Amino acid sequence: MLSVLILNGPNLNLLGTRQPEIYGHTTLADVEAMCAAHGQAKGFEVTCAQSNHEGALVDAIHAAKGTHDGIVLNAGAYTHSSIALHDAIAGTELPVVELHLSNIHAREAFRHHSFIAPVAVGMICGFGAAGYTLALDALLGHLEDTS
Ligand code: CA2
Repeated sequence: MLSVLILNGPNLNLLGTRQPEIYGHTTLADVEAMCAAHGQAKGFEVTCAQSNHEGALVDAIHAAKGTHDGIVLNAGAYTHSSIALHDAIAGTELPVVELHLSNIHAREAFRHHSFIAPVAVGMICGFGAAGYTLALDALLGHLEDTS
């Protein structure tokens, strides 16, 4: 059975509690339950993790190698700053789908650049919490195409 890691970065533990006009009303627990249900319905394993710490996210990406077949990654603000996350993805060579709740290209200029994008299979952004299941389907399609 294919196994996917859903990895969320800094401040995403606050989802659904503040700034609902940007990030919606869905909580991180809701997102994780939605992803688990999606995996169950489609026959793949889903594991969820969140950290506010860059190094812990690097560790989670390293640990995913050999444990999971791919990652759906919302790196939060580290998307726009972290060469360490870029290098971790490049180093593990695991397929990563980059995910953002908001359309980062319709927001401030500092959110337009992603250090994840060059090492990701692709990116989904702007569809709110529904983006997680879209990203899962995109990753599953990629894994099926490349296996
Ligand atoms: O749109 C996304 O998913 C982001 O990755 C979210 C990050 C932001 O820095 C990226 O540019 C785009 C911020 C996550 C913060 O999430 C919060 C949720 C609720 C309340 C406060 C923060």
